[in-house]
Amino acid sequence: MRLDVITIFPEYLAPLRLSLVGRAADRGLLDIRVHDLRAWTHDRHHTVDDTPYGGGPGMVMKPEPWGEALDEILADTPADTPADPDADDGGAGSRGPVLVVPTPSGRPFGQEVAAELADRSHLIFTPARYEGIDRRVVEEYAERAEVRELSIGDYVLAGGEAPVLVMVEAVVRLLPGVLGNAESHRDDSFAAGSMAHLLEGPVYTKPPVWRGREVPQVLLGGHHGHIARWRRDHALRRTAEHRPDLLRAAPPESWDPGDRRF
Ligand code: 6GU
Repeated sequence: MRLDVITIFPEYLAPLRLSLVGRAADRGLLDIRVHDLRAWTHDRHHTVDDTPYGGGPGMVMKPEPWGEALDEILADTPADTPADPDADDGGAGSRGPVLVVPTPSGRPFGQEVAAELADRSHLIFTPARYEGIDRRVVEEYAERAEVRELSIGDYVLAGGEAPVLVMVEAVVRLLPGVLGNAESHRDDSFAAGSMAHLLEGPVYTKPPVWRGREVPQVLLGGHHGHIARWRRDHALRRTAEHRPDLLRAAPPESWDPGDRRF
């Protein structure tokens, strides 16, 4: 997967070199390119913002540097990967670059969107500062690429760089070969499947007693059926306490006959 990020704070994206994402890049599973938007300015002060038409507080990012940056990066998008006969895309194969525009006024970014993005071969992120980017940029590139305006939650951040770190990590851990064990995201909170509407319950490791606190006996017993039941009960209890909205939204087929109501 190719990832481009265009930002006025390239250093903010340094964590992409670390940990899971950095390791995936080192292993050749990812080609990450972070670009300084100011490289596409032409004035002495490398100006990227100006006052908003119509008045109001703050500044708006000028369209020209974004336009030049995106033209250059879109001209250099990798050739599409061959069509995957098992892909859920009618055999069309991968479908060109996706322009991801982080904004608090975007659609919600969640596990399902992460999985959709993980299925594509080229993502271009355009994190903005100030009051956002001149609207004409999204209009222009919506005609040439798939544009997704996405928000990571109902709060306002100073810029889109932290959301890019969040979205990239959520997407990259879904790529084949990135996690050690192919099973390791099957039971994730929010993953599709029987646990889709449940938060993950508590986990334990050695020692069996720590400061007088014991690991629940069932987890030490090796009875896989009992362990699965215990885990699901605790996931249900935790979801009822922290996210009752998820339980209310659960479709009937996601309920197990053994499920208790918490
Ligand atoms: Cl994507 N950007 C900003 N600036 N604030 C946010 C956000 C994005 N998502 C939630 N808050």
